[in-house]
Amino acid sequence: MSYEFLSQLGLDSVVSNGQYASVYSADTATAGTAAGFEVTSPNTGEVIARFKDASSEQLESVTQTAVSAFEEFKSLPAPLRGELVRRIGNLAREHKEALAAVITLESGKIVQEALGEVQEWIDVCDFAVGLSRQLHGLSIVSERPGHRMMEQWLPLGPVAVISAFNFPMAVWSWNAMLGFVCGDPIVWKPSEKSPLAALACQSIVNMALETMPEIPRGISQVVVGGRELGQAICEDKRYPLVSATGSTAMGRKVAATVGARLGRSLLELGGNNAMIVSPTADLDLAQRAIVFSAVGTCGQRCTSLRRVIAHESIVEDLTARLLKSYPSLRIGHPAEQGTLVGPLIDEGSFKQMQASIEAAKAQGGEVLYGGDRFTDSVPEGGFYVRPAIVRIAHDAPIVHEETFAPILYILTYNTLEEAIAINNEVPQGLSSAIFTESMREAETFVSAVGSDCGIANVNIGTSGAEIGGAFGGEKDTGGGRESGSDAWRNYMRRTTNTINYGGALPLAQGIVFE
Ligand code: UN1
Repeated sequence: MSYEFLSQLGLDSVVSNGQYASVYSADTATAGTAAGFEVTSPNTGEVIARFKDASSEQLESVTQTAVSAFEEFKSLPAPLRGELVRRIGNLAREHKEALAAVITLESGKIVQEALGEVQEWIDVCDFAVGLSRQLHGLSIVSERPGHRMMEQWLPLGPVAVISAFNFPMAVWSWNAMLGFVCGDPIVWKPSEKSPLAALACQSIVNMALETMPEIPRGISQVVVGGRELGQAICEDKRYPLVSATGSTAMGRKVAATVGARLGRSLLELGGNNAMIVSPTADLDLAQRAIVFSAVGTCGQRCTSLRRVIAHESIVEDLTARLLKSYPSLRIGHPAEQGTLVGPLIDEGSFKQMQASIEAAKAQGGEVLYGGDRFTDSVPEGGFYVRPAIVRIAHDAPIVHEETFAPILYILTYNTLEEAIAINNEVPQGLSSAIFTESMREAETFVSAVGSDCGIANVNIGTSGAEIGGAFGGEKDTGGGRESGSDAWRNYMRRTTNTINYGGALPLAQGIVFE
């Protein structure tokens, strides 16, 4: 199958014998020898690409390349590394439509959201370029005469990035663009459901590297494969940091494996995000925010809204509004103009959605809308669904699980304390929101006694975070923070330096040793 946007991104040359490269970098595009797999488009169920898993020998050579690239890369001035990222950002701008088309084809995102994802990458480039001149440490006073202390942030080493299908470019870009300015080579293992997106990103990096011969070419590599490949990366001491995005179950394995060798992991795992809608809320705004957060990306964002916690006095009104807007959402092929809800990623995901709906019913839930397969003028091979609205008790066990599909649970509350307790009672802790016109409620929600999530919003939805803030969450979400704010520190090592510029050798804590 050939697509114009794939040739625009240089991916034609990355295919040999009908198979895409298992290892792709500025210098290599090789297919593996191990077992193979097919990538299907969720839009139609058609096979769009064939890959072979990277072999352990290939991974070894990738790791060695990253290690030697680090030796050179770490000594370059950070603003020069920033210049590379600036060029990557400009190329992503130039090829924005083609990159978005890859996301739509492979991950089933509607065009607007796919463009938005590429924009996240572009934005994080701009952010990282600025950072490349601001990787600053502290200067600290010393207790000893003639001494000074300071703190520096230095490049860490090769960073492994393991990413999921639902943000097949943005999540890598948060890690890689910051990693690059921090002086770290990146080895990326994308989801087996979205390896084409990774090859497209690598092509863009290659184009930028082409214009800067002073940058070592081994700083960016993609390795394609499954669980064993991920496991081998996690076990390898030469990756001081593994940044992984995906399910909580996957994150536990990564944390245990990387932790056993005392490496660091940066985890961005499942969410079970809630929105409290207070009696004072602007229901027009709340309704719009709920619809975007709950059905955007067909409910397959880690920040997707899964639980609405509505006050008893407005729950009927709010539910009626949602029941009115849900049927008008255009479900269809994500490349078609006007589509708002594309397909689920695959049949497995559809089955999980069905199982969760059955569990919800068995646990006393009432399906008020949707939840079934949608087959009206959509390609047969895709798993299109009508987003579900389910009224259920807040403590039904299924409500405490993350189902990666558009199921919205409607829960009720009476007092704000109760609503906050419901927000916090699930194991996950990624994103949360409150809709209220009351300053007291809003401030309580974002305070120490409020939401326990990494993201707590007021009068906006749970999804669609900007790159400028630190992104991530607590508890089963894994505790990592990526993207904006001071997340760059994850990609560097801190050194504390005490400098004696006096002529004596006083010891700290007043110790006399003579
Ligand atoms: C994810 O689903 O893994 O806040 C990331 C958002 C996006 C990122 C989601 N900016 O919804």
